[in-house]
Amino acid sequence: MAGEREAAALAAAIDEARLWQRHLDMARLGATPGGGVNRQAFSPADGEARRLLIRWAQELGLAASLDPIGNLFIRRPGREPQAEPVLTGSHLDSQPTGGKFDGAYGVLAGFEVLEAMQRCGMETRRPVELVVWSNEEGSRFQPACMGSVAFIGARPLAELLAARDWEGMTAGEALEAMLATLAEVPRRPLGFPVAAYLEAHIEQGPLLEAAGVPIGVVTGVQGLHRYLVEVVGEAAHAGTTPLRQRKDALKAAVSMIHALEGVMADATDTVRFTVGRFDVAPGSPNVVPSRVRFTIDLRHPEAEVLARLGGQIGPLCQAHARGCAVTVTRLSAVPPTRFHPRIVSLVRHWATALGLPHRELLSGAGHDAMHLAAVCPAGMIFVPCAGGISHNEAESARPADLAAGARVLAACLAELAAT
Ligand code: HGY
Ligand code: MN
Ligand code: MN
Repeated sequence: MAGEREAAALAAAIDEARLWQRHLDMARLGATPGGGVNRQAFSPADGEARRLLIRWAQELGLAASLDPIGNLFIRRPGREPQAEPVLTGSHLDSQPTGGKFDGAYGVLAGFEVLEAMQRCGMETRRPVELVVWSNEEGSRFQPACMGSVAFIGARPLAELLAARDWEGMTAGEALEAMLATLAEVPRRPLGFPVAAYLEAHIEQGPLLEAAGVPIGVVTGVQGLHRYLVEVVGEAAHAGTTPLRQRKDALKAAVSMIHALEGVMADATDTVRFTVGRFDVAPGSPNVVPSRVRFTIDLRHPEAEVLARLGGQIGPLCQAHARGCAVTVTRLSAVPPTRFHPRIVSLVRHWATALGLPHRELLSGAGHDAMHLAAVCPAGMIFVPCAGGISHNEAESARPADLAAGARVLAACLAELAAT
């Protein structure tokens, strides 16, 4: 069994410079002029990022495989090949103007642990698998966390792959094009039993940096709902149509959002209400807008608050329809998640044992770990990012913090793979 000594030795084998260089190499794929990355789900850049990871894995003698929704697995065998594996990982897809570390850190920290295990010749009882989840961001195709949602069987694969992006392409079509570039990678069925799941990620918030600590012991994730609102009015001539005869989809949508802002405001600034996408058609200066589609991202730590506020969205939008037809679709609803006490304690134990200052926190951002928590003991390790900035090309993190998180990850995985 990987005792404390072996786990600590593995943590010591984490190489800060190697881990940092892999981030720089990975960030070249989908690099944007603003210093970030644009590797949207199932895009060519997403495929290139997977190919790079597969090449690195093959250089280490580790096998790669892909499941039907494109989740990528890098497997390190254990003494007992039939034992349920320990899983770690995150995502390589990004926001359109994403940062170098959101998702990539969890994948590269997990890879660094596998590399350290290989170089140390560590023998584990269980296999350890690194996973790259498909479409975590849910920016191009809804819902977010599509890969882990499919993996746990929470939604039918066919339903997920039928999702269309803003240009009308289905996730299935985009996935097929990406998988064609990875044709030689062995395929595996969707879903399998997992002994435990642990994901490393940047905090994407300001708390760790403000507290001056390198490690976040993540207790859970706040709940989140995603909605699409479609407002259909009537195109009309901007010069000849009297205002009172118009079915102006844009003005109706603006009135809806203004009313929603009033409902969502709370004195403690805990509710997270975001309209991130707002499409107007036909988008001509002298045509009264006939159709508007906008998204709502609503989050809160308490399920009943989330349900109450979410329940008001439909009626409020209808009340401000101004003669337009309104459709409100709830695209996803993930309840608040509490991570498994055994995993939370393990992260706290190893941060302490490795002499790394740490604090507990709830994740404001969503992660695949929310879904894995429904099928196995799961948890997360956070590291700081500068100013808490994320989903922004300026996202940045310090090499020493990335390595500290990878050390805690290594020790936890060694212990989980030994039990
Ligand atoms: O939206 C989120 O919370 C995650 O960063 N994709
Ligand atoms: Mn992420
Ligand atoms: Mn993200």
